[in-house]
Amino acid sequence: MKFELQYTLQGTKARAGKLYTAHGEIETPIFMPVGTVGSVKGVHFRDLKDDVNAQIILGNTYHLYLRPGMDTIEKAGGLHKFNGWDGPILTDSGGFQVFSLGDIRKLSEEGAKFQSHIDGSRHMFTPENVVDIQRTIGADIIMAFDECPPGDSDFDYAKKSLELTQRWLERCVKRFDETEPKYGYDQTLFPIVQGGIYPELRKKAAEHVISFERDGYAIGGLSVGEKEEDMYSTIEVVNEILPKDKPRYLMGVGTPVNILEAIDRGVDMFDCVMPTRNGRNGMLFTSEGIINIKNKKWENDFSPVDPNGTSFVDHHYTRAYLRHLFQAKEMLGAQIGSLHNLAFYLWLVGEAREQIKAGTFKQWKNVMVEKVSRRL
Ligand code: PRF
Repeated sequence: MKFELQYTLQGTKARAGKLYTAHGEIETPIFMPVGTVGSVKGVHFRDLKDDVNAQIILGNTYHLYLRPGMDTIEKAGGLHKFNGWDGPILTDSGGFQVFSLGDIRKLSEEGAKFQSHIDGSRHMFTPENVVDIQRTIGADIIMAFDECPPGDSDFDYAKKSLELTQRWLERCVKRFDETEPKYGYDQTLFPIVQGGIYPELRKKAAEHVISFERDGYAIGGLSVGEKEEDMYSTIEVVNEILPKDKPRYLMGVGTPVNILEAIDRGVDMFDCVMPTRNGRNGMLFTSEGIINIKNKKWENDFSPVDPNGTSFVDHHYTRAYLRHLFQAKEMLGAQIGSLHNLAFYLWLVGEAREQIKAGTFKQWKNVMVEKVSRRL
């Protein structure tokens, strides 16, 4: 997988690039809509592609392995064939989801034992089998198996956890390099930098991952309860070490402000459930601020959902009508909220890219950071 660094901005670490995958090109910075079980909740792929302008989506090993299971995915010919999304797919490795969703998990050198959140059945993830599973899913980008320690972990816990993640990475890389893609196109493996909020650990972790010379690297273990300034300083420490000519993916982050601040610090790729989860609950992100569409103040507001929005729902529907859909618990409300928010996130990263190219990113970012966090 090739990454081309196209523009870097003097005076900041912000960059714009292009990632080439077997299922198409990705212009960075990019946001990846989350398609946990192989579907981006409430949004058709036609709208995701043509209206949201999504260029890559994310799937979850944990969920897809439990349901529909690898037999079905393999018989379908991989996830792209199964769900009909023919663009690039990245899959998370399952570790993070096991810890946040599974029951009675047990962590050992070997891997993670867990019980399904669906039927309580017992399973084990190891660095080897999560690579095999992601090979079977057919992800363009496969994530290494890691442990994500809680944001308030002390140094000793973060250090032990990092050392386990490092040994797991060695096993992931070995398995990945020993195996072949199943469906005839290239796949790549991204290691994940852990180490909590401790600069010393993060530096070690970053040095360790780059020794494997992969096509890209992820920063995990952030936005898990640590202070915001610790998240930003950790990104700075890690990006100082990660190679400039490889994409950097900040996992599971975040708010529009988090994304702008991380782009400013040299991050290229993002995913987060926030636009879809909040969208289907009536919280809309816009370039002028945040709207709680359930609020009574929108009851008779017949202006468009978002006059500056890029998606058709922004202009086709009014705020009053969308509020009514949420009041009536109509599923169309959740669909409109999700589509709107994803289109806004994709607009935000696309505009950041344009501002980097034009050399105006810093000024634009400072204005946007103030605007997007207002409550309308
Ligand atoms: N590791 C993995 N997936 C993740 C995270 C992580 O640390 C996070 C933390 N923000 C989100 N998703 N594998």
